Amino acid sequence: MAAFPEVQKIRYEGSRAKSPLAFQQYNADELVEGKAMKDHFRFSVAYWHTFRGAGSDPFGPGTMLRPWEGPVDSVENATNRARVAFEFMEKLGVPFYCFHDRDVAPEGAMLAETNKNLDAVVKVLKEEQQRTGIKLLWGTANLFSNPRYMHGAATSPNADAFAFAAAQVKKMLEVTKELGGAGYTFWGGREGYQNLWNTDMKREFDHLARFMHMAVDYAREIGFTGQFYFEPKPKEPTKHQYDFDVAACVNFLRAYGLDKNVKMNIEANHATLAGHSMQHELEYAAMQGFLGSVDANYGDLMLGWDTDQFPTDIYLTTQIMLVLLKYGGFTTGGLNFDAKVRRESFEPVDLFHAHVGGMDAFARGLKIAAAIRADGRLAEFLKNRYASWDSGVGAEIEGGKHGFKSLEAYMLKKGDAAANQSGRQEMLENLINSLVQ
Ligand code: XUL
Ligand code: CO
Repeated sequence: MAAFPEVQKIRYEGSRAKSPLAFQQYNADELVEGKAMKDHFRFSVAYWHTFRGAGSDPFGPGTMLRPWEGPVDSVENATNRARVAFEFMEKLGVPFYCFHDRDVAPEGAMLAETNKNLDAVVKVLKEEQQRTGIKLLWGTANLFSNPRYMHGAATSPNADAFAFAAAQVKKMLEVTKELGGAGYTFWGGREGYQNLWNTDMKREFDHLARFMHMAVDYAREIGFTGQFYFEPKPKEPTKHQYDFDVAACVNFLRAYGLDKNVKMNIEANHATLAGHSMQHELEYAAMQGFLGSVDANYGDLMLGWDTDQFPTDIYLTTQIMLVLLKYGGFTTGGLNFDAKVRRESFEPVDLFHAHVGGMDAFARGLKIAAAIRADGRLAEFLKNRYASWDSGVGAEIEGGKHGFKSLEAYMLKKGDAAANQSGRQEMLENLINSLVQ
């Protein structure tokens, strides 16, 4: 029996569409800058939010109406849920999904039983992937929910917690390979500390690096060729997350020799929690050669925690798409909707409204970004702003022809620096506004 009988396959009906369950902007095969929209975005549904999010918050239990969920979290229930997930994704028309090991199958009493449960559900996921053509964007392991990870997983003071996590990631690498996953994401969850009195930070960082090296080595051993990603996530749940932002993660990867194997998975809400814009985080990762994948969502700036909302802000999607276009777009990565419907949006159809809105917002952002690039005035302004570096002393400095002594001589002769030019921030903001349509 269909879980969403009232929903047909979502179609593109154009901007005059009246149905709330139609795409107004996302037209999968439409070309933008010579590439189909679906290939620009590589949209993915996040299993943990969309199929496991119950809507609980610190003040109350879950509210979600999910008629397909049985009373107990059995393997049978999990396989049934997996089929529902594929019905949803097929109707939505997304090419990818992502999941954690514990999202898809219940934990058993011991590791062996847990792995057996996972295998049973993975069999169904594989069947459904083959039936629908929907693929796995990346897999990951939940190394944060079980109380054994209260002090972290790879950074736990308890070596057995590290060992258990290693076994979990080993299994998930095998599963990700089995399902043809394009990547694997490290999102530690609790890798950080609350208090330095009880924490040997250096030792914990060393352990985290050793853990990631083990994963890379094992992937090589079993022939998993997908891309590894590291996801920054500041503040929650520990006070000092080691994966605070892109810059901290890139420094870690380089310091421990992981930079050849691991790129970044960057999430909008995590960017703002770190005190950055998403545009900054993406640009920083891309300029360093670490742009991998995107967890698409946004956070309510008035709340200040990870609200994981569906991205409907056109400026945000425009900025994301501008960076992606600038750096040539995704290779293995994609836009994974790491977002959840609000606790008050408890009906199954709300899952469709949320994803349709997110996909449309990105389609609109893409078109605006392409229009900004075609217009050319922004790029022209930027080029001119740095014109002093294109010839004369600027070009000589960039070309390595100067040191402090020669620059002092240059300035002593010239007397003072050339006049500055306006940054024209307001004019540029107006320019962008004139193209946001
Ligand atoms: C949690 C988060 C995760 C990761 C995957 O805040 O963002 O969903 O994206 O483990
Ligand atoms: Co995420």
